[in-house]
Amino acid sequence: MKTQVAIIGSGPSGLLLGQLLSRQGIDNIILDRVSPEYILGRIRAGVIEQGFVELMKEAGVAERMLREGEIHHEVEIAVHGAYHTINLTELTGGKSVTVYGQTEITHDLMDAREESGQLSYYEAENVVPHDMKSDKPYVTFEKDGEEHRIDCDYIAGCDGFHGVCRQSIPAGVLTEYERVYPFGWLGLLSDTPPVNFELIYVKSDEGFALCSKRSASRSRYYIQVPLDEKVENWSDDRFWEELKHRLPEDAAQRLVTGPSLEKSIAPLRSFVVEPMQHGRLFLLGDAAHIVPPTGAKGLNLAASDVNTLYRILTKVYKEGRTDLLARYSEITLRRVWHGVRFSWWMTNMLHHFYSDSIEDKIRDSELNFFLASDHRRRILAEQYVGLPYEDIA
Ligand code: RFL
Ligand code: PHB
Repeated sequence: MKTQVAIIGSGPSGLLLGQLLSRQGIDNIILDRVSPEYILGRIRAGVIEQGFVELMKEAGVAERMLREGEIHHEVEIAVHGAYHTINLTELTGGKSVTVYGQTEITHDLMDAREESGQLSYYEAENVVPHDMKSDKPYVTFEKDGEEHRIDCDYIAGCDGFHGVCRQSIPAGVLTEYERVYPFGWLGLLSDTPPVNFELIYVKSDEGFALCSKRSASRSRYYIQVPLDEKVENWSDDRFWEELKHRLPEDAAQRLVTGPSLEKSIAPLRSFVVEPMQHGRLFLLGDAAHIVPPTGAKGLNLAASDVNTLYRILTKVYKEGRTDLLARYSEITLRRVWHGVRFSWWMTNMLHHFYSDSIEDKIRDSELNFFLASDHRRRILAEQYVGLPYEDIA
């Protein structure tokens, strides 16, 4: 087979890149090692930046998001029982975030993919990128016991943190930066009305909690747990009990509990590789960087990587601007590092580090400092709604 761009990974990064390229007439094939049903079963992000919404519009896939997604102008931060409202829209000159599940975004993108008629292979085994330093890269994989080869111009590594693309880059090329936190997030999804219209980020003596949602009737809650905690130890009752314990009193009283639709633990880490490209292989999204979810940035950074590569490849094919290819990593990493820093900062300020050290007191003081005036809250708000995408000239 032959295509212009071989895309490895059918998560939001791979699907969105494929859709944007297809609309520019740039041919692409998507490969994933699991089934579409498996991908849609993963419950992940929920807070979408405006830049991402605009990109979904450009891709022609924002219709349901605009209809069903909730626009949020505020976010609450509750510290030891006291609420602090961050008025995102006032503080940022009119910006907001959209609450719309990653699962729904993936669904919309998969539907659009099917309509576009472009090829996708799911449950593809042994996917391997080859010869990315040459001008004739190719990808091999197996499907139903048969070997396949895709010759292409470029390879997009959209295959997440555990994917093959980053790992196929020879040793010594990449520098890895990593921090693992001593806790994870235990998340629970339920068909219960959310405790509050706005999201509430909670700092309590027992640790962090987050009240989020997917719609007016579906809630997503998280509580911080030690890294070695097992989900089997958490019955739904135990989860609700602990959550109530951490919420401000009025919210605890309002909380409607119910059976979990999904419950899982995600470890928290910050991770970045530099550079995000090797020859004709480009890394996007979780394949190149992971952030702790406290700033709601993971999926949004994936979208900004897609934006950069999409604009570069469009200029390459339409205007012959091959000079831009070498700049992908540099442009992308500038925004990635801002997201990594913001996510690290929010994580530090809001979590319990189980250490009772001077750092804990300093983290408390820092949070109180940044919540104390509009001028300081603006610093948080500007980053939460998302920094602008860089122009590619
Ligand atoms: P994905 O979604 O992991 O997709 C990668 C795809 O690649 C496939 N794959 C392979 N295919 C072929 N061959 C191989 N060898 C392969 N290896 C892997 C996989 O099957 C998969 O289908 O990466 P992508 O597209 O870069 O998307 C990244 C986002 O999923 C991630 O950043 C966000 O979910 C992070 N995140 C959040 N981000 C936000 O912006 N806002 C949020 O509110 C937010 N909340 C969250 C989150 C992540 C969480 N968890 C579980 C880590 C909340 C949580 C709890
Ligand atoms: C979510 O709804 O899953 C969510 C929202 C905000 C975050 C992280 C996760 O910061």
